[in-house]
Amino acid sequence: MNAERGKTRFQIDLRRYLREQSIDRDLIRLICEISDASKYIINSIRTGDLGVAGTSNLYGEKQLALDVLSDRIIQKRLKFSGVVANIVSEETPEIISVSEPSNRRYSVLFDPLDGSSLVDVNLAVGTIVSIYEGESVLQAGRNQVAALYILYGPRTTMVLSFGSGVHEFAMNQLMDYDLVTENLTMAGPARVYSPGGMRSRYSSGTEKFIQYIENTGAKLRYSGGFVPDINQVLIKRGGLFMYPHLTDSPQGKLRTLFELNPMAYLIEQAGGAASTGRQPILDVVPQAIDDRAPIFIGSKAEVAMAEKFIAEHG
Ligand code: AFP
Repeated sequence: MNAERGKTRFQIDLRRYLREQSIDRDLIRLICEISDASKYIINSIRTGDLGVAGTSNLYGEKQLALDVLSDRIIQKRLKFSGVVANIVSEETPEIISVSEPSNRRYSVLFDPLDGSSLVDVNLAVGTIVSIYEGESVLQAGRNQVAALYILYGPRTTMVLSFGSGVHEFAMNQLMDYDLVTENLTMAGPARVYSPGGMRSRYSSGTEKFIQYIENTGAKLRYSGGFVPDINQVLIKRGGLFMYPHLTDSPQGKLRTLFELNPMAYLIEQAGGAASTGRQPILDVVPQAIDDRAPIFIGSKAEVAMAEKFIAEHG
């Protein structure tokens, strides 16, 4: 079914859609548990404490109360699913082995509330999830069996892939997700670009690339939230997000396991590309759960141009 954006043949909810695709019933269970968790996260965003939690995350960064609460909500649902072996959260500094009765089918890595520091200025934030078969959590992103993000904006939407294209769902008034668009594809040139990081710290190759993309007429769109910024690139069917290597941080800022791998999986499934500037993100074999990497992600032509400038100028 090729639902046009915003219209569907008839309202097909997430669970029914997944059953139609005849994917593994344990994976359906897992994805539906994550969608249920988002209902509680939305409530905590709207009414929760915006203050600090007084603790630090995997990267030693100060946690907000919302980070900790969102993390607990998702972990509880993953454990309840009965199909999860290991859990790794950006907000929890160790690998959690699920001891409850579980058939230990999948390992799940996630950022429970990416961009949480934007909530107090009322900008959009999101949940990012990466799913692998089995118990290993240090697999190349190419091994993912599914990935999704949930965007808490004016509307709450879920963008999901399980290896057969990328599909968008919107939360309805009953807080269930209905299919909005099937098979989102990155067809056109970059219409928008999102340049992360301090420009004064760009390498020569990145600086030449950003000058190139500015000259294409693409519009600068940068919210400081990875999920809404990537969503704009995808829904506009063309664009480029970058958080490059910087002179004072050669690995950039964004986290390989929790942010880059799931988004790279989704964008490649939609016909786009995602690179560190020197190799596809999905081919990077992570060495540790707190790995970071530079990223250029979006329309294939623009990602290829970024790689060209970096190959020639560093
Ligand atoms: P927080 O989760 O600490 O708010 O950071 C959000 C983020 O990891 C990602 O969502 C953004 O793309 C990126 O940081 C923005 O970083 P800058 O604030 O350096 O632009």
